[in-house]
Amino acid sequence: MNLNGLPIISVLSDCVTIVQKDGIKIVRVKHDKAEAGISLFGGHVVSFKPIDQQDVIWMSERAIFDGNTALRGGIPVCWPWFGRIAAPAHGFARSSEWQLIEHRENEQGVIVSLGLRPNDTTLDIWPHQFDAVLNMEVSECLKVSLTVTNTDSNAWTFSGALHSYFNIADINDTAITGMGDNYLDNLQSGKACLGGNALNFKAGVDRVYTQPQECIDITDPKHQRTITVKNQGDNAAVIWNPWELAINMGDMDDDGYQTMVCVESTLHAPSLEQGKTLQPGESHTLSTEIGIKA
Ligand code: TA6
Repeated sequence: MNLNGLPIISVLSDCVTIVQKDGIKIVRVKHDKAEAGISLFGGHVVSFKPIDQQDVIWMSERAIFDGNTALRGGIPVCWPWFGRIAAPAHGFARSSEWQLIEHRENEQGVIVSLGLRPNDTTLDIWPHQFDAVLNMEVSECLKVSLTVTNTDSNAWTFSGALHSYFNIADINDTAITGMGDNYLDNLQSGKACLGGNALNFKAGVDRVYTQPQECIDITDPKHQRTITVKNQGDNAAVIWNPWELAINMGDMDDDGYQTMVCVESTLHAPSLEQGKTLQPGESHTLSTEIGIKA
């Protein structure tokens, strides 16, 4: 997504500017190593582009920047749950307003930190006290870390994901490796399946890979590159492409599925009760590190 030309709200440093896209404020990062955009709505990365590369992150041409609707594309922050095990789907973090806590820069890159605390809306949906911090390290690689802390006097249980959408030239030529053999197939009601440790696409895919390797590769021959994805604090890698179901999505072109694939750093749980439990004062970090292999 090209953030150049958007109205500037404030200049925070040589590398960091706040720009406005419709109803949303975006932290725009411009550094010698890379450029990026991080929406305060959702704490959502909307672009990442190392210098001399194509966009690494895919944003829908029809994403809605009204400040209410979760953004289609980028890196949605799904928390305090993943999927449709409660409403709203994928939790409230992706449709909440995050605060800019800090930005720092040096010759290696730029770090931007955002925070989210409970408010009336979050407490109505999920009655727990928490502190959530998103750290984005923009350099030749992009590292996104979500650290959640239980600030309540009782334990609570959560799941979640960093639901990254990647920009690829053509889904028909794209291969993914490193996600492991075992998966739960959401297109077959979560059936446990065994596949090869290499995935090519000929139809829609919605799978929860339960034994991913340390590094997942997305090979994109037409862009002459491999995107590498290293996840930590996860228990699964979700891979998703909607294929023809894109027709039913109001915020995605019918053929939008051809140039995107999601590889998600996921803490998967089949229900709200079966996620990861944090006692008062405990924290957990879920992260994804995205790079390019030529
Ligand atoms: O991560 C895959 C998935 O859970 C799919 O089942 C699909 O529905 C997708 O996320 C997008 O969800 P959304 O709520 O953003 O439409």
